[in-house]
Formats: sequence, C-alpha cells, structure tokens
Amino acid sequence: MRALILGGTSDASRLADALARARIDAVYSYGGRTQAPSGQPLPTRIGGFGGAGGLADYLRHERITHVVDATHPFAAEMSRNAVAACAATATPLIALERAPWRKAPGDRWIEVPDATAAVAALPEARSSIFLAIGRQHLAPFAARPQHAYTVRFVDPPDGPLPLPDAHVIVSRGPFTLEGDVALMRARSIGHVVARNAGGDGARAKIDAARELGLPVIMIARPELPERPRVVRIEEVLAWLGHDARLGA
Ligand code: 3Y8
Ligand code: NAP
Repeated sequence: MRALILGGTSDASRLADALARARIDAVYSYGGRTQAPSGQPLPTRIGGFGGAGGLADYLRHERITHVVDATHPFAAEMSRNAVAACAATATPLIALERAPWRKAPGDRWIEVPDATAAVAALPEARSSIFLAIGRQHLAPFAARPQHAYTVRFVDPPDGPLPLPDAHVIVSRGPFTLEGDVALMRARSIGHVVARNAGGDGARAKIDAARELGLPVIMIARPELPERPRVVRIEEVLAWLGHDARLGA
C-alpha cells in the first residue's frame, strides 16, 4: 500500500504526522504556493502534476494505491483532477474535508457565492476592508479601488498589487483571536472579507469580527465533485488501515 496526500493545510499536516507514526508508506504533496512550506514527516513533493492526466501518470508511475485529498475546500481544480485521475486509474480516493463555519449568534455575515459577489457586497463609500483571502484572489477587488485594504499574505508580495491603497501583512498563521482583534482595531477595519475555509487555523478573524461587531462578507465554498468524504483523521486511518489489513 502507498498513499498520496494532497496537502497544504493544517489538517493535512496532522494527517501526515499520524501516517508517519503508523508507519504507513505515503507521499505528501504541496502545490508550491509558498516559498518555504512547513516540513512534513513524509517524503514530500512540491508543484503541479500537469493536470488530471499528469496526476494519473504519477499515480501509475509511483504505484500509489490510495489518494487522500486533504487540500483546502477552495482548491477546486486540484480536487476535480483527483476525482478524474483516480477514476481513470481505479485508485481509491477519499477527501479529508473540514466542516464549514456556521453563523453563530452575534455574527453579522453577508453570505456571497464567490469573490465577484463579495466585491459587489462592499460599501460604496471609502471604508477600511480586511481582505484575509491570500494573494491569489485579489484581482476582482481592483473594481473597488476607493477602499483602504489590509491584506494578509504568507509570503511578501512579488510585485505591485492590483489595489492602489493596500497595507500588506506578511504572516503564515495559524492566527489568534487576540491577534486579529488587535489587528482590526489598529487598522480601524469596518468590513472583513473571508472564504468559508472552516477549521481552526483561519477562524480567528471570524471570532474577532463578532467580538468587534463587524460585518463579514463570507464567500461560500465552490461546488466540488462527489467523492467519499470524512472530517476526522481517524476515519482516514481506518479507511487506509482497513485496506492495509487486507494487504491491498
Ligand atoms: C502552501 C503551507 C500549518 C498550516 C497553516 C489551515 C491554517 C494557517 C489560515 C487569514 C486566512 C488563506 C491562506 C490560510 C490559512 C493555515 C495553514 C492556512 C488562510 C499555508 C501553506 C500553503 C498555503 C497557501 C496559502 C494560499 C492562501 C491560503 C493564506 C505552508 C501556510 C488565505 C486561505 O499568500 C499566499 O500566496 C497564500 C496562498 C493559497 C489562499 C489563496 O488561495 O490565496 N493558503 N498556506 C500550500 C501548497 O503549496 O500546497 O506554507 O506550510 C498553509 C496554511 N494556511 O499548520 O502549517 O487551516 O490550513 N492560508 C483562506 O482563504 O482561508 C489565511 O489570513 O486569515
Ligand atoms: P487549485 O486552484 O485547486 O489548483 C490549481 C493547480 O495547482 C492544480 O490543478 C495543480 O496543478 C496544483 N495543485 C494544487 N494543489 C496541489 C497539491 N497539493 N499538490 C500538487 N499540485 C497542486 O489550488 P489552490 O486553491 O491554488 O491551492 C493550492 C494549494 O494551496 C493546495 O495544496 C491547497 O491545499 C493549499 N491551500 C491551503 C489553504 C489553507 O488555508 N491551508 C488555502 C488555500 C490553498 P496541476 O493541474 O498541474 O496538477
């Protein structure tokens, strides 16, 4: 048995630790979005496979017997490719997918389907906006240049941003409630824009917005193709362990 972990999230890191401890033969895969990704206790590869076809070739060449898609809920193209490549090679696939955040009492959420709708939900008058959605999805916000943006990246920007007024914070996270409350106060944030990532590593800003009574423009997750899904690492281990017991 040999597993491929499509990673890049804190859940994937926790899964990698569990697989290493269980001495399950596995490879960890990053997309290569950051300059210095955290080390993993498994052999690690970084970068794309070359579409679904490239992933299918990788599965065959590396004799992968199981694929765990532990990518971020917004990594839709990777997840779609995993479904296609595993179907093409008859490789068992499971997704480790964290539950979305649910609105709690006191939350002021403006729920939108995607980044374009998030831009349309921004106020007209100049405001202070916390854009905590990483570096890859800023372009749509160029349609609203009047705002003072605070953006948070994992790595320093490698060029000019599409926003004339943007204050960049370089920080890898996970983040804390105290830290995000202090940040939002210091920047006089009036609106937060977030993607419904779920999990604990990105929720500090959601809790901080509730504490400060700020509206959150919450971007819903993209549709993903049907595939078996679990939310707990133990369920992935059982899925792998079951096959391992059968000597698959
Ligand atoms: C390369 C791996 C760990 C994992 C840390 C988690 C927690 C901190 C919260 C905010 C939201 C955001 C962003 C975020 C969080 C954890 C976790 C998480 C959100 C690393 C990592 C990679 C990435 C890629 C990065 C994206 C960006 C998204 C920043 C490593 C650190 C906004 C997701 O600046 C950039 O270019 C960032 C790019 C892709 C989203 C985007 O689409 O722009 N993640 N983040 C992964 C790869 O190459 O495969 O470098 O070690 C992982 C983590 N990011 O415990 O060490 O729950 O996973 N990551 C979002 O929308 O929520 C930050 O700022 O409040
Ligand atoms: P995406 O748009 O779905 O993927 C675009 C392409 O990037 C994929 O088709 C694939 O290229 C490559 N790719 C993505 N993830 C990969 C992986 N784990 N291993 C190998 N190749 C990968 O992906 P994204 O939204 O940019 O996310 C990229 C990575 O960052 C993912 O690993 C994701 O888990 C991570 N991420 C983490 C967080 C977080 O909060 N932790 C948030 C967002 C993204 P090919 O087609 O060439 O194979």
